[in-house]
Amino acid sequence: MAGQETRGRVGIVCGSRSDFPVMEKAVELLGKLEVPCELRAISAHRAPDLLVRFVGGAQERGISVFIAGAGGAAHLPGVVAAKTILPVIGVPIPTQVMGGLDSLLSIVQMPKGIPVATVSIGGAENAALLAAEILAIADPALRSRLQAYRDALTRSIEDDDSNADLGGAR
Ligand code: RP5
Repeated sequence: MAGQETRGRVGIVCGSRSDFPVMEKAVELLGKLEVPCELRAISAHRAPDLLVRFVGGAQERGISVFIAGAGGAAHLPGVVAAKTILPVIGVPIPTQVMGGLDSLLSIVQMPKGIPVATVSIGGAENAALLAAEILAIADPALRSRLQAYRDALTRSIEDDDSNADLGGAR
């Protein structure tokens, strides 16, 4: 049982607890998909050694994919990627000064050799889905749950459309 619980985990890390309101959306969605994860706040600038220890010990804790969120001069996802060959998904955190464009460019413009798969500004849900899709490659049960999630999404759009008041336009 313990083995099952620690298999295919997602390691979610962000630069500050102030990023939690964004990153918790990834935790929530992974929970719905029954994907175990952990959420940590470890600044790449203020606690670089702790971040390196966190990444170094991740595989032992069953982590297969990272989601890393940061705002401003957002080095954290790149630093995580520099210390692992596990996939890293970057989430640019919205900022007050530039609305998150600063975070987006800091994360998406990784120099060649060290990739970070970057989602939209504040796009923690898509980061969770992408992490789950990566894990689902080797997990048929998770693949089914993802397909069910996608089907429900499609149905909700179809329902909204058929219930829309089109003012006689049909
Ligand atoms: C970044 O600086 C964090 O990822 C956060 O988005 C931003 C502000 O951090 P706090 O000043 O709120 O701790 O490192």
